[in-house]
Amino acid sequence: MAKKSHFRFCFGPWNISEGADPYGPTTRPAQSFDWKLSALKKLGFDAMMFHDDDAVPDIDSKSHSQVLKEARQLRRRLDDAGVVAEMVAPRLWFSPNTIDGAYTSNDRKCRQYAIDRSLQSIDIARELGTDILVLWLAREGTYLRESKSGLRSVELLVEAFDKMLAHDKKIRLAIEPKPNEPMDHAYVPTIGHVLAVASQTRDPKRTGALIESAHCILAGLDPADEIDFAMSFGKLWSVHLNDQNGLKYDQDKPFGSTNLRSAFNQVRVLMRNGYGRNGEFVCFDVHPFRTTKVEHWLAHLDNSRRTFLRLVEKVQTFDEKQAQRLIADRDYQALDQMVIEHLLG
Ligand code: GLO
Ligand code: MG
Repeated sequence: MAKKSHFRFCFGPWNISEGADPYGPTTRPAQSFDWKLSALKKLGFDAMMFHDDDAVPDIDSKSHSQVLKEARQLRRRLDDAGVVAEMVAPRLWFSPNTIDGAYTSNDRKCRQYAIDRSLQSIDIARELGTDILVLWLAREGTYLRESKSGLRSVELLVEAFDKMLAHDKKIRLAIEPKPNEPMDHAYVPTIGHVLAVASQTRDPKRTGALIESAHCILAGLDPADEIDFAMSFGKLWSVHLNDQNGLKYDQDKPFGSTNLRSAFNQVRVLMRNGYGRNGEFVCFDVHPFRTTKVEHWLAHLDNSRRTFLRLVEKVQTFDEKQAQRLIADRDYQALDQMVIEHLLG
């Protein structure tokens, strides 16, 4: 284990998932929220991420005041457990109102539903004591190009973000780009797109990014480069570290499971750029394999953190001076082998 690490760790209730996939049912029985919270405590994680309906189940059937009451009750449970809420995210991909997208739906009433639900999520975030609203724009895109206007969709996204920024002067929007799945093509597929859209909002300073490793890989990009890019603008407010084996369905594998060198480079840039110094958490958006037995149910979370901390050590012991000498000599062949042997050693 790393001797010194300032990092604090986090996951969401959905990361203790039951194993259903499009071809088969669950393979593990659903567990209660309390069970998941005590699992998080037992593993020694520091924070939990929340969809709005993780925080308040059956949210659409409840009045606004009831929702806030339940959010306050949750806050007390978290305080008692010594766990912090890292963020709240409106789950805008389950409801019949978000079949054709949320903020970019072609139906005005559905767009309004999405905005109302987002503003309510901001109120929940306030109750839970976090200033981060995560926006994974799951269905903001198209199955077929002709069904929506891309230009109009960007306008609608900016309008929606502006309403959120106006609703609460403290809230920060952390947009989580992903290029596809569930859509064929998403309107905000990369960090570059996030920052471009952020620049059009009424408060670009409060509009930033969350990077998920697998989403970068699905976009054919390098997660460490995406992290560097976001951090060079001071815009990386959360990460969902995980892994992904090439261009296929979204796998959410344990961090480092497919490409250890890529994981090393992600940890290296996070450390080099001081990630965590402003209170950012390291979150793992990972799922157990479908084959996982109940008694091994938390291993993917513990393993992701173990790998992360081992890689912190690898970054700390990497011979940066020797790397600089090899770079100065343009001996990238030797630099390549040096990285490989360091990781093997
Ligand atoms: C799916 C996303 C999803 C989000 C989560 C938070 O691909 O990674 O898990 O991170 O819903 O909004
Ligand atoms: Mg994610």
